[in-house]
Amino acid sequence: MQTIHEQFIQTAELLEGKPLFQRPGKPDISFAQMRDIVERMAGALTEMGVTPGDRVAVQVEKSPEAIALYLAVLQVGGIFLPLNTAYTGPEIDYFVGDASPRIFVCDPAVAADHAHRASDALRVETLGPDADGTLMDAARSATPREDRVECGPSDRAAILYTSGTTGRSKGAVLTHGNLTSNTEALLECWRFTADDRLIHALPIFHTHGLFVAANMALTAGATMVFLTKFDPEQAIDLMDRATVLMGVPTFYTRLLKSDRLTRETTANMRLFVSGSAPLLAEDHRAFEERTGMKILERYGMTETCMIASNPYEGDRIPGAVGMALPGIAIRVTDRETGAPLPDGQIGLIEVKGPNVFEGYWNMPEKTASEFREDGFFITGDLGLIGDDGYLRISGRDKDLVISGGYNVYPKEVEEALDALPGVLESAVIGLPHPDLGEGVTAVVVPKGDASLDPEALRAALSDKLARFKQPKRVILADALPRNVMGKVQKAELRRNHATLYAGVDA
Ligand code: MLC
Ligand code: AMP
Repeated sequence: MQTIHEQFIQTAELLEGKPLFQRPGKPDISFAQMRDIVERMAGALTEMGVTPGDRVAVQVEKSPEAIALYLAVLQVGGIFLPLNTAYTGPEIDYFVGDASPRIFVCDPAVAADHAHRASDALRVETLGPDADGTLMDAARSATPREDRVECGPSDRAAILYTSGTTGRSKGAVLTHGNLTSNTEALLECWRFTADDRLIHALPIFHTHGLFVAANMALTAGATMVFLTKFDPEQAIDLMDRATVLMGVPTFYTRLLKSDRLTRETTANMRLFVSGSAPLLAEDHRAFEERTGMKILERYGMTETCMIASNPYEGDRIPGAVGMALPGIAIRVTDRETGAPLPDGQIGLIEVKGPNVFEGYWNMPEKTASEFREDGFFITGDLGLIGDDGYLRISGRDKDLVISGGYNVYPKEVEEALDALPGVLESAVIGLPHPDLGEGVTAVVVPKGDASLDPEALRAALSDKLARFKQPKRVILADALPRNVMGKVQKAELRRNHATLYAGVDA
């Protein structure tokens, strides 16, 4: 097995001057230039005392240098720990406390907010979007490191935090084998090569933007048109020089709103991929009508990287996520008994293969409870395998909202709301949202005769929870519907408020 870093170095040796990154208004960065930045960063990390197994936590704006830092961490045998830039101070406190990284890297603009974290055990460094910051300074003056720490398939490469159903985030530990095997499977399935030019408009702190999109381009030798944010008009402008777009369903909903999305403007593109949340079948069909191309929908998870994909050649079915990727096994089991179900029946989707993570950081019991004895991981998604062999996701067994491709665990938001003065209890649900797929919504019951203001409740969460987790709307109620066991009936709440966001524009 070759790690992603080794594959990148091999590709960079072959392609040298070819652009790896292209950015509007900024100079290109070639594979050779990127290799130099990576090796300098690896030198700087080594001088800073990073040794194999050390965590390097990173909360920075999207930039080529942030990708270089990722590769450099892999090179020195460290564990890369990317964090959503939307996370607030209290959220970062938790991640840093849980993962005890050796280095925390933040944006220079917020360095003062994180200075207090520095100690003998933890260095605080900065990395800005314009190749600025203390880490870049150190990299520029460091001796480039050309050797690498040898890593095998079971060595740890990254920790990605994913919110937990108990309100505590869980750090999914991914190995080099997970990343390499998944990237190789995707390159093959999607016929991705050095001839591709990928529009990369996803954030790079999650699986989709980093372990799918970036890993594929870095190893295949493709060029990334690297955008800090998704703007549908800009994406359409770039399509005549690009071949592939990877996005969350909101990208496609927004593209479809533009009259400029046509056969002509997409003529140079060969592949549109959607994932991280369900793509509306109507968007799938509308996209084909407008462009003559079928979006390729695939299914994945932080803990498992990519699991299933519609075929590159063959039918891409709206509402289906396709077949297991090579080397991966999928089964559907009974929710109560765990027994495998025949095709056509809805149950829990379970997965096994080289893509499946090692476990949750420091949470052996949680890890054990999500794996079967025979090694299958329980995704928490519900679905069925049809007669045609395609997997269809029908719902979730886990209490989870996916807003614009970001996961929000209701429990975490409920705990924050319940701690506010005047709140008796709350229930957080996802309601159909025309732009984000699901809109995070809170139903709040006041304590006694406390008078609560929905907007004030939203404002009170602003420095506690990342923006995407904050409820788009707060509904006040006298009580929450409960069943005889006392369990809050979220399905009833979702039915009662199903049209709350109807007609809401992006
Ligand atoms: C931004 N906002 C969101 C939001 N994104 N609110 C809820 N949900 C989201 N996803 C907030 C902003 O803070 C802002 O708040 C307001 O909404 C409007 O922002 P915007 O300008 O419209 O947002 P934009 O920057 O355009 O972002 C929308 C988006 C983005 C959909 C493009 O969220 C995005 O890139 N999502 C991709 C997430 C992703 O990569 N997921 C992959 C996870 S990996 P205000 O109030 O301050 O204005 C995974 C595994 C797998 O799931 O299978 O891939
Ligand atoms: P995350 O934990 O952020 O990696 O999110 C993973 C979850 O996103 C999965 O468990 C699914 O619920 C959901 N997901 C990913 N891709 C799809 C898809 N194509 N269709 C439906 N849900 C998806």
